[in-house]
Amino acid sequence: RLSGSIKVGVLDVPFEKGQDKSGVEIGPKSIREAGLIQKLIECCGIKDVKDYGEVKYLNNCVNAQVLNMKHYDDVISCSRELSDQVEKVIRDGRICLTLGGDHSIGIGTIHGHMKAKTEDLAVLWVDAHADLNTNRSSQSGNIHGMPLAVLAKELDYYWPPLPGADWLKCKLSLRNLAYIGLRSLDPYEHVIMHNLGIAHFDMFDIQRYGIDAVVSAALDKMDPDHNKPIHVSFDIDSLDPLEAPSTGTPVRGGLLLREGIHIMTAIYKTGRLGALDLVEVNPKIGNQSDVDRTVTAAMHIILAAFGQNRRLVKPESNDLIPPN
Ligand code: HAR
Ligand code: MN
Ligand code: MN
Ligand code: MN
Repeated sequence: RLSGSIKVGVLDVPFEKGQDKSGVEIGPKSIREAGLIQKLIECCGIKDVKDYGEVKYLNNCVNAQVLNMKHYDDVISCSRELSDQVEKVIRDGRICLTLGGDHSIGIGTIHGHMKAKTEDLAVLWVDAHADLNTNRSSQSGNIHGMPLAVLAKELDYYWPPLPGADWLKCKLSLRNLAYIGLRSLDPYEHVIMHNLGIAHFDMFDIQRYGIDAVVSAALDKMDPDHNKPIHVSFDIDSLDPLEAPSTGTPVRGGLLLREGIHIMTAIYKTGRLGALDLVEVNPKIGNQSDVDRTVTAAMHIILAAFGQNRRLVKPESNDLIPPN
């Protein structure tokens, strides 16, 4: 497969209301300004990149509230609009690259992907956190810790009625989900994960088996026949804070950038990537050097997913003649 034949659509979601810290809404701008679109063309050889711009939403359920869900009305309104936008990008025959924003945007991106293709999607969630809380298990009330529980078919029963969410029809089976990079879970999240048998690979697994074996195992678990479209939701806090310090909830002992790149290269090679989210880059956290390091890490992750080749290839014989 050549990445030249891939078509990409880029969407920005400057949304921060799924958590408490200001700055994550300018994540998309910082990644763009580091040359995203030009690099997709030059480093990945993609000929067709379409810019869909920013997702703008109207809060159309202003009075809606749910216990222990902060800014519920904004999150649900934004998710609805985002779901439609992602659906459109994918129906245009493109892989949808969504730049966040906090991780609550995973509700809209995965839902839109399911609407465009099939409910039977494989989802790889690369994160230090499981983002599997319901409003009752969450200790923070921040919805960026809840997107997978909102989407999960198997957890439908655990939610109170969600006002303004009648559009949220597609549901994800947790059998189609795999996690890589976990190291900070709330107690209930780990219980749910084990009770429902959700595939998860933590930092111990990565150290023990190596990242190559872990990605293969994750792909086997979430997509045993290797035929489903793949959605990757990449939280930049999956990387170690030494690699990506500018994020709202850093947890030490994380993935090396090298390992993140390896995950994405393996996904690219499947030829089945349908959508990628890159979330939780917060340029207001840390100094300029921290921000630059975080943004370049995000860039490497994205470019690997779209086929940037990092292998040393045998030089052409002409290249072997030293210059004068
Ligand atoms: N589990 C915690 C909560 O629900 C922390 C949430 C995670 N923060 C993120 N998402 N960046 O991965 O509040
Ligand atoms: Mn997350
Ligand atoms: Mn996280
Ligand atoms: Mn476990």
